[in-house]
Order: sequence, then C-alpha cells, then structure tokens
Amino acid sequence: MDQPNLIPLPFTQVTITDAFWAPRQVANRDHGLWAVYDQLQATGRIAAYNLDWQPGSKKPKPHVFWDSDVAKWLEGACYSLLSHPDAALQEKVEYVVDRILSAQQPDGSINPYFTVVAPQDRWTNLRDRHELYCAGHLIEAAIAHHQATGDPRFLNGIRRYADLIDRKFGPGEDQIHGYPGHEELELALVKLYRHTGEKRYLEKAVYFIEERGREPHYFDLEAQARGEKPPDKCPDAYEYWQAHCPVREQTEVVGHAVRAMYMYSAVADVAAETQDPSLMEPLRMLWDDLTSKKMYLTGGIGSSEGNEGFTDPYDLPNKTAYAETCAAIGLIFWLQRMLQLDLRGEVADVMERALYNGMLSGISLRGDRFFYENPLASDGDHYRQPFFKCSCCPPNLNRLLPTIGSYIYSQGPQEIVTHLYIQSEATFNLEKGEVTLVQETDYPWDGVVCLRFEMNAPRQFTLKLRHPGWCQEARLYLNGEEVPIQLHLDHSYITLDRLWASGDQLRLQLVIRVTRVYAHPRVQENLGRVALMRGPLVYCLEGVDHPVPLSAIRLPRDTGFDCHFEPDLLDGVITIQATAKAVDFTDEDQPLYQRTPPRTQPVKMKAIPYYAWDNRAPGEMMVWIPEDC
Ligand code: FUB
Ligand code: ZN
Repeated sequence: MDQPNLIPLPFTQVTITDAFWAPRQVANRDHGLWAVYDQLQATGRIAAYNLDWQPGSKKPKPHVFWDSDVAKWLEGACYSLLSHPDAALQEKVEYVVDRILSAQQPDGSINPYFTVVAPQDRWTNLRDRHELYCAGHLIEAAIAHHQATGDPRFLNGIRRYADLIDRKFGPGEDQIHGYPGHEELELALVKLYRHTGEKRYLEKAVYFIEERGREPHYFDLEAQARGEKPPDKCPDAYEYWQAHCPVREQTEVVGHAVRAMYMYSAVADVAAETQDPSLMEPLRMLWDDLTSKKMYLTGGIGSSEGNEGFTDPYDLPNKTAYAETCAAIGLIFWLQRMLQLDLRGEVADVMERALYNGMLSGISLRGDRFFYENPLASDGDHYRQPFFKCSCCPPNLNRLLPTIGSYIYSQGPQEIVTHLYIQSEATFNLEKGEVTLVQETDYPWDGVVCLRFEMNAPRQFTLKLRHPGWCQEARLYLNGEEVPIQLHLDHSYITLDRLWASGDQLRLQLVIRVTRVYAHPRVQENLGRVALMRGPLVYCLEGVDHPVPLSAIRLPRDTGFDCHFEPDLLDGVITIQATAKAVDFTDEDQPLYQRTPPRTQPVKMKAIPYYAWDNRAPGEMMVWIPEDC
C-alpha cells in the first residue's frame, strides 16, 4: 500500500440536488420502499418472525434466506430516514425491528427457518443454508438502524447474535472451522467492528476470509458429517462458492457472481484495516480478469443463469445474459472499496458504468418494479416485476439508492477526491478544518461541472478530480484560468495541491460525444455489431420507437448522430437519433435463397439510455446493433 487509505465521504455529508439521482432517491422513498414492504408482508417474510409456522400449517414456510430480504429493506429504510425523516416509514421500521427481536432465541440467534423449520440442521450446512449470510444482513441492518435512530436496542440484540457466531466459529477445538457458503457476513463484521470498535469482529472477518478454500475443504467435512458425498471434481466444484483455493491464490473471477462480489468487498475491507498488501494482489488480478473478459458493457456481471455467475472468458450472450441486479450492486460495493486503497480512474469508470447502467436498469423509473436479470437484448418477453420468489434484488436496490451520495467523494486527511459528477453539496472534515464543496452540473446529460469551495479560512489540501475514461476532450479552469490537465494527471485523476480559499471555483468541461463501441471479436454475438454510448450511459433501441422489427435495423458505419433532450420522454432523457437502414422483411414473394442481398430502406433510428428501457409499452430491446460497413 503506497498511500494512506482514503475513506468514502458518507452520504450523510452529501446532499444530492440534481435532476437525475435525486428523483430516483425520491422514487425509492415514496414508492420503492413501500412496494417492497408490502411484498415482505404479503409473502409472509415479516410474519415469519412470529415463529408460528408448523409442519402442515397453511402459513408460508419460512425460507432459508428470507431474513436477508427483510434486513436489506430495513437497512434501506434506515438510510432513507437518515437523509429524509418520515414518521410513517419510521413506524414501519420500528415494527419490523420489534418483530425481528421478538424472534430472538435465548442463545442470541435470530433465524425463523432454523428456529421453526429445521432446528436440528442449524450450522450443519454452511455451504447451502445461508444462516451466516442472513446474519450478515441483519448486522448491516442493525448498524443502519442505530445510525438512523441512535437507539441501540436492535444493535444490542444483533450483537448478541454476532457474539454467538464469534464464539461458535474459529480455530479452537470446540469451534466450527467453517465459513459462509454465501459471503456477506465477512463485510458485515468489518462494518460492525468499525461501528463498535470491537476488534474481535474484525478478527472473525479475517478468520472467515483466511479459512476459505483451505484444505481439507470445510464443505467436504460438513457434507461427510451429514452423511453426504462431497461434490465430484473437487476442488473446482467449489468455484461456485469461491472456495476452490485460498483467497490469496485466486486470480480468476469464478462462480456465483454476487457471492464473489461480496467476498472481494470484504477482502478489500480487511486489506484496508490490516494494511496487508498480499490481499490487494489477488484483488488486482481479479479486477483484470473481470474487466478484460467477463463483464458486460453495462457493468452487468455473471452471464449464466446456471450458476448465477461467471463462465468462460468472453462468454457474454445478450438475450440470455443473467447479469443479476445484485451482482452489479456487489460490483459497485467492491469497486468503491478498491478506490479507497488504490485510486485509479479506470476503477471509478467501471463503478460509474455499473451505477448508471447495470444497476439502474434493475428498477423502474417509478421505483416499484424490478429486474432480476438484466439482458442486453430482448424479444419483448422480459418485464420488470413487483417482486420475485427469490427476491434479493428489490431490497438491495432499496438500500443502495439512498446511499448514492457516498460514491461521489472520498477524503483523506488533507485530500478531497471526486469520483463522480453529480450535482450536490458536500461537507468534508479535513485535518485542517471543514470544507464545503458545491458541485453544479447537469451530468450525465451535459459534461460541464462547476465546483465551488466554501470554508471559513484558506486551507491547504489536495483536490483530485476524476478524468473519466470515456472522455477524450476535457478542459479545466480554476478561477477563470485554464489548468493544463495533462500536467496534473495521476492515474486519471487531475490533482491540484494548493492553498484553497472560500469562493475558489473550478469549471471542468468534459466533452460528451456519442461513441461507437465494439466488443472483443471473441464475444461471438457482438461480432459485426456496435453499441452506442454517450458519456457513462450505454444506449439501446426499443421496439416501441421503431416501425420495423429491431432485427431488421443496420446502422451504417459512417452515419452521424443527432442528440435531443426529450423532457417528456422517460422522465427526461437525451435520445440518440440517426438514419439507419431497415432490411425489407415485407416481401413475402422473395425466394428462400437468392443471389442478391435483401433490399433495404432508410429508417429513423432512436436510441434511449439502457437504464430506462421497459418503462413504456412492452417490446423488443437491443444494445448491440448490427453495423453496415
Ligand atoms: O442466495 C441468496 C441470493 O439469492 C443470491 O445472492 C442471489 O444470487 C440469489 O440466488
Ligand atoms: Zn438479487
């Protein structure tokens, strides 16, 4: 580690005032959180804490990971309350907390499935049964509740559960030498350590990370103890759980995508806390593998439904893309942590890409319908739903959206780093005093960003502004004087170390153009196709905007583009328009095979931002457009 760690500026110190993210936070607050709450009630997830299910009962049977859905909703509701008090939501939060605490067992555990459905199976199948995963989400929820309310009762209750896990797991003879089948608890324990100052929580996170993938494989041992045969083809079979080898030996992203992202996030957390560079090395290799071979243009990851995760390099099909919303969220979690340890613009570029595309497509503009899978092409049979049987994604969106503010900036003792351009007002407590930064911009539609400092006395600090990788042409002015960007670039961050004074102004002009993007030729489906990007946004075509089937459209390579801001379309978006060609499908008399290529005619093509698709009439969608050379 060649620099002191940065920390993200918490969203509680950032007020977003823009026309892009602020409305999404309002939609989450007014619709999303309520819609998910109703579903948690309707499906029995909250009633499960009554512990009144019995074999043969008509009540819904608690599922192994229902707690995680409730906990993520609770966490999101608490974050929302932190920036926007709301008595009605607060009442629901307290009600849910009461229900959860009422289900706590004398030993501290909270888990309706293991209390009423299968008490005899507790801790016997860490690989598949999710109790440690659920515990992690409960810990995160309890910390958020404590932050939002100052009331320690939920946190204290959950700490009893964390303490039980702490006693139960570890290297001791009377302890279980296992680790979670679905990672999550590890990052939650680091959070709990940071929140309480109790070092043993961090040590337990370290234990789980170090133990993972060691031989003999714990998952083999527990399978044998259950009287089952361990999976064939070990250790590769354990790639699904990222348990095929110790974390330090992992160089390729494998297995279940959400699990992988949560694990890498925890490894980055532990690396930050322990300053152990040997944990950063694998993370850098995993980043390279992911971003050079296994990530969709949208920042969606995990292309296969079979393992909800990764397959071979360049296996990135469009229509069948799994690209789970939670996986994009996990990627955002991980990359935010990487940025604190190793500030590189390309990492922030991908984090931004996932935020604006792969994650945001997961939720409707109104905030109450969700995608689980985020394909890059559709025949018109893929729609957002109010909820799912396996409903991890909706409450994950509920908890990410209120915290967008904490992805914009980092701070060091004497350093302010701007990763994202989002209109906002932020307060930093630097070593030498408080600094307010007011950011004004119409990003992502426009690339002009004005930054103004306010402080009660001049202060010396370093300001770093990300030079986005998508931008080929940028200019920067400090108090009206141009700053030669190239002389100040450090890993794609424009770095200015000076004595700043109140009223100092910066104007960053990022030229945003429509860009044609081509995939690596080994991504078979995209050969001969092009995608359109404008700034951080990936664009797509929707059937509803076109008079011909999308499969008929060919985009000539030399066609120019017009961009129009359409205030009444999809809550206000810039569309990309062009004259393309449409293959004539209508001539039924054409022979099946002929020597001349099919006739084409001009067609007006209109692309919209990918995140906004499926918010109008259901229909086809396509990101990668056949190109006509
Ligand atoms: O297993 C819990 C969650 O459900 C995972 O993170 C998702 O991929 C879904 O399988
Ligand atoms: Zn999910």
